[in-house]
Amino acid sequence: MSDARYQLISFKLCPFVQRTTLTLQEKGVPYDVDYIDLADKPQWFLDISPLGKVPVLRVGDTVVFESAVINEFVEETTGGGLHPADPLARAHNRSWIEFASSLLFDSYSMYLAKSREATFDKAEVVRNKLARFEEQIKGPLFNGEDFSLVDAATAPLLQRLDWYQQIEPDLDLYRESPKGLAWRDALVKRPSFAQSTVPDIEEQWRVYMRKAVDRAPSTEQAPWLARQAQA
Ligand SMILES: N[C@@H](CCC(=O)N[C@@H](CS)C(=O)NCC(=O)O)C(=O)O
Repeated sequence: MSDARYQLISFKLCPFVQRTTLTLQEKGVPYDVDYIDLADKPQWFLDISPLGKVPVLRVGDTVVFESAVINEFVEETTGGGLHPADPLARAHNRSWIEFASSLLFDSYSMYLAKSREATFDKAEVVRNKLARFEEQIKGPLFNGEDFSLVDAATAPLLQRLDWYQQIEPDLDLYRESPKGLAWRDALVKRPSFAQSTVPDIEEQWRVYMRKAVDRAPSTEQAPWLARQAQA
């Protein structure tokens, strides 16, 4: 296997990239980051990235893509420890990583909903899925005390839900998820977390999402715009 330094192709605000930077940080693996603009993807990126999505990890001449796959690779090449030893428990953890991915997409459609009503409809989906997670969280982290790949896969989602919840507190996203809330708190205070993104991620995320909603038609009542009007 190549012992080349890892090169991570990133978009600053991407939660899927953050899953990987969290894993690399937790493992203490050195890497370089190349930021690209997803609205204007460079040709060299399109040439190496079959899906045109970040994260992409370049290891020497080999390109690895999909956050869950990259994280498994990092886990395997650094002596393990972020997955349970038991195969069934490991499969169970991988199932919940998939679930977290689906929740990330649900949350994205909630942020981009075109009306307050649509936002609340999407929030219901998010809230229900958080409640499903609730039954699985051992606390304080997913598997108990030890950080795992499920934690890495879910932390960016929980952080962004928190930011959105501040824009529209009535959503009450964690209403049925007290363990989820405690899980989020335990995750965001880890040292790896601060190192996993640019320092002003929250502000950049707000600006980016506000612009994304602005571009969509019929957004008069969406929470982003309502708050903007009050500002
Ligand atoms: N399943 C992928 C999802 C990655 C993904 O959706 N990345 C977004 C940015 S957060 C992307 O690159 N989008 C570009 C596009 O779809 O054109 C993973 O887990 O890595």
